[in-house]
Amino acid sequence: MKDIRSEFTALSQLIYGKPLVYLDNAATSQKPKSVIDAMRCFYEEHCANVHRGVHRLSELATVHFEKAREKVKNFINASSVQEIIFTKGTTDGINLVASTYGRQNICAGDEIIVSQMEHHSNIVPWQMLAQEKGAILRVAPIDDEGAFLFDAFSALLNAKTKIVAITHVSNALGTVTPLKKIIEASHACGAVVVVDGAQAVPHCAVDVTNLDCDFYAFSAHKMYGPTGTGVLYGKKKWLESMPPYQGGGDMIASVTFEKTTYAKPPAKFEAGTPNIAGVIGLGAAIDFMQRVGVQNIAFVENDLLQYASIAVEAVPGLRKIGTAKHKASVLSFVLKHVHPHDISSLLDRQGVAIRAGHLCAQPVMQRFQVPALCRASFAVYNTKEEVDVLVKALIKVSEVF
Ligand code: 7TS
Repeated sequence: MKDIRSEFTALSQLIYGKPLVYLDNAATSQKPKSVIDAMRCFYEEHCANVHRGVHRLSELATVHFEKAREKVKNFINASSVQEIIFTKGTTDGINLVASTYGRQNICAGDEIIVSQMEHHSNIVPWQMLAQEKGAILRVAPIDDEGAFLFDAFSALLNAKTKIVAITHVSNALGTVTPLKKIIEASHACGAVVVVDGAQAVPHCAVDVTNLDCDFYAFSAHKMYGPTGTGVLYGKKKWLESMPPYQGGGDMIASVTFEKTTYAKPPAKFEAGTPNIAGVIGLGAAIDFMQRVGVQNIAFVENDLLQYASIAVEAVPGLRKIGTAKHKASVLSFVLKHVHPHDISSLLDRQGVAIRAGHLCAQPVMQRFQVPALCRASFAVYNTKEEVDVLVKALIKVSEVF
């Protein structure tokens, strides 16, 4: 995978005179030249608004934009491009479902299940909805390794359960959830399943048809694409029956002051000028991932994760948080007597970028009784040599304290 690194200009820079070791990929990944070029090409050559112009540039912009939708549809194996809504990102996608499907279908006394390892963006929108409607939020627990407790989750399911909102991969623990089983069990009691796929799509093949999920949200910027762009997959039957999210241009069939009728999905959920360059960049990111091979990406990252999980055991006082059997790409830990923010500041001086803090998953911090975590997260361009640099730097930190 050495060749791949040369496609990422950002990786060859020095930080405080040291080669950058970028291990904060779960926050956002670096971008290959092909993604940046695709976006530059849009701005330099065919910049125009989509779906409205009858001139050449607008036609070209629309073709590229809609080609990206087709790429997304094939990438996640949706059955139609009508099921692919472009959003600002995962947060936006989940809020869309809570505000539309949620508002339409949740009543007082209904129950919504989330897991204990959700990112705030898959907790707060449901909490807001529950508060508005008088519904109840239930929490599916995890064990001391950070694994999803399927039986405890099943015990929460009942006739009042209307929505199950669940992550595919935890951003704080790296745990991969048994999604297919969760979806089957949820459907058996009549609940719809909203999947937070932000940390899964960059690392493994996702097939929404095989999963049979109702909604699946993810962000381009964690999968080598640009910021401010994402996707919400939704089953056609739900998208057709849901009310729109925002009102404005492009989402209507006709407008009079007396009555407005709406466009069909996906336009119904894409009011206003979209992030056209971002969507084109997302299409190029999918091309990049398919060129490298999603299976190859998963293989390289799993190998790195295993290597790193063993290597960090050499660091005195280090405790790994999140040791479930089935994991992807994330290694979280704490060091005895050292605050995670101090660790990441010291690592930064060695050129090593990791994330420290509550990782937008405060309930995970509460579950493991830690104020914050350090998190190293891997992408396909990372190497074992970089893991060695991380471990060496951590040993240095533990010696200083
Ligand atoms: N869900 C998960 C599992 C995430 O990891 C993130 C972002 C989001 C949702 C929100 O995605 P956004 O693109 O809408 O912001 N996670 C992180 C992280 O772990 N560090 O920085 C952002």
